[in-house]
Amino acid sequence: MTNKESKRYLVTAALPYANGPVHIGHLAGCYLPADIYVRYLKAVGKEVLFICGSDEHGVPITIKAKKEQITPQQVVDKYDGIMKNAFKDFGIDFTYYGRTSSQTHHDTAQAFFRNLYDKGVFKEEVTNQYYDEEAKQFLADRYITGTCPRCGNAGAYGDQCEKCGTALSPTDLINPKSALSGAVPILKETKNWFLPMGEIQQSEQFQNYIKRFDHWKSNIKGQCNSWLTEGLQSRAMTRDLDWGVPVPVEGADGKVLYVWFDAPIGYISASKEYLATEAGSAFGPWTKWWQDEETELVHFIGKDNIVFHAIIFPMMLMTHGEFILPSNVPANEFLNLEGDKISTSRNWAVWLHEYLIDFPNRQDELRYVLTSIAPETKDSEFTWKDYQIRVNSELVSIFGNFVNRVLVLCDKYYAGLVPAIEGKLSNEKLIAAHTLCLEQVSIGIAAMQENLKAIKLREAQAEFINIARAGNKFLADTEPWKLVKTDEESVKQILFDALQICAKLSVAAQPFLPHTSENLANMLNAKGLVWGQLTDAVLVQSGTQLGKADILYKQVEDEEINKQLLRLEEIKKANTQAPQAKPLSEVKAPITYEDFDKLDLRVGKVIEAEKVPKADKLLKLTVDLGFEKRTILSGIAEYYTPEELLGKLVTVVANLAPRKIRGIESQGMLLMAGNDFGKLYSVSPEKDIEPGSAVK
Ligand code: B3M
Ligand code: ZN
Repeated sequence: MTNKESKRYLVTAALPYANGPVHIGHLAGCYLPADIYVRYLKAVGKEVLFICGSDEHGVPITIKAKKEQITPQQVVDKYDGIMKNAFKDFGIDFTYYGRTSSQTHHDTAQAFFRNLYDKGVFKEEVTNQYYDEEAKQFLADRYITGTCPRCGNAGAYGDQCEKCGTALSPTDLINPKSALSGAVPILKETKNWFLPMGEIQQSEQFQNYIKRFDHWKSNIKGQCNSWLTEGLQSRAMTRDLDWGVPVPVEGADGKVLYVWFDAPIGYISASKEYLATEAGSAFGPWTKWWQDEETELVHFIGKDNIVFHAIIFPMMLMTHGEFILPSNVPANEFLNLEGDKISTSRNWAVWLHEYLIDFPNRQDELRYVLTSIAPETKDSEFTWKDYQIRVNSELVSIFGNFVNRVLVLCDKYYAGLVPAIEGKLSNEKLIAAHTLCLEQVSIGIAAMQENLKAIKLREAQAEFINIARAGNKFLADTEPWKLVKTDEESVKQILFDALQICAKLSVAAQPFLPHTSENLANMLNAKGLVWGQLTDAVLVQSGTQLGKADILYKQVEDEEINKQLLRLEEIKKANTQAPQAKPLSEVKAPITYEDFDKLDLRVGKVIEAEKVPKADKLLKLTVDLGFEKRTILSGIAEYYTPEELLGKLVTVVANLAPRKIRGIESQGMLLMAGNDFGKLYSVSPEKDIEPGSAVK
């Protein structure tokens, strides 16, 4: 962050891939911190645009489409809505949530590419890229996996290792494998446009830009500096894929923009799209947000997105030349769940929409816990037991209990009216408790604000709870429920002051617990309080009629937690059983050995092979079985050329009744191993053996 006090903030949260619902890892890592910070900025009177949207391109989408056997468009249409609703339910208050499939986005991304292209920024290069011959497709990004050359992670993707965060190219991977077919890919030439990151790294502009890292969190600074020290490599900004934004230059048929080129531009296009609407027009032109140095651009992301937001996107922005660069990239580390990495494919997650079924209207409880354990500086862990403890011992026992006691006592003693006071407490002990409480409250408020400003949200929320803690202690020290019998005037003062603390809590809760903040303001009949009043002495006036004293938080019961733990246990069980329970195709009904023994399998040698005219799939073979030669027709012309088969040892079903195919009698059958992608390989003896040998 730069040091100046800015008025205007453009805050973005990573565009989630529209390929699955949202889980607690997403929320804790990126969306919740962004939302808290935005709510804080707005509270202190900054002008803020908070932008997010669905990332609808890239291999994660097409892989999901293949898995669900629907089109990529159907995938993104399905999940865009689900994700948008989940964010809304949890109070993530985006100014606008866009989609990268929108026309505005396609236009904006293409224009951006074109701008860099026309300036000669890209290097056009024909290079060898991995190609899957079975799937007949180039293997970009997540279509290829292998071992990371930097950290040894065996599950690294073609564009990134998620373990160490390094940006990779498919050809960097050790033991590359196609994620489509599992096959070892071949290399094939293709043309792409590269961003010369090594050159840009040397530029004065980039060297100036990276000075900002000094003000950033150490985890980000450390990662970036280590990549920069190693030296950056050129990176292709185009892909041979059929799903994405078409590359808008000649000679690029069948190519799309690299998803990490188009996705961050999604922040720009979503801003443009929204500001062009009636609601958005109040924010002024999009250029004010993206091209005016008075705007602070802040990207909230998870740690696997650092290289793209801290290095590649800024390089794109600076080579374009008309854009501001990010002021800060507050990236979080990962959140684990019950001792294991959260994983969509293994269903190891707490899904937001499912949480709301079991814990209706308890969004703020989850917000609270996730902020308490936010992985701000290192990976952290969500457990249901810890959830229960934090909710019960902090939200219920401290915050909720304090508010409830104050409101119930006011209802009981003053029929729900804020008491009139004379400003006196009757003895030293009460005065001391009062002074201590006010001091703790103001320390808590100041510390909370400082931490919010510094985006240390865990600390900030802890200070928030300290305010409630001070209030609770004040009641425990003064015991108004006992005092009321002897000293009514002091009780009025105590409850009046306690009500002011409740009102401050309703304001201070705004960034963290927006639903609670509203409930509490209603109970206090004190809507419309603003952040600036946090340091005022009086927020609710004597004589105000208080609302109904509902409880703020329900106790989390053991049964509720056990149910969640049971669910996870079942998922774990299903995951460990999955591998052997899923054969490629179903196993046929059992046969006896006698059945098997009826087959006469022999080794044969192909001595002649030719194509069958007008039959694409058939080859006509002459196979030497040692004791005789056979004519065999085999449907393998797509997989073997006649030349490849000549001299090859094969396995023949020698006692299959002859059949006529295309007028030719086929006197046997070759054994082939076939996979789900239709690939066929001949089943052949591993070592040379005489034709006619039995296979048994
Ligand atoms: N969709 C990666 C992710 O969901 C990617 C972020 C894009 S931000 C421009 O983790
Ligand atoms: Zn790695």
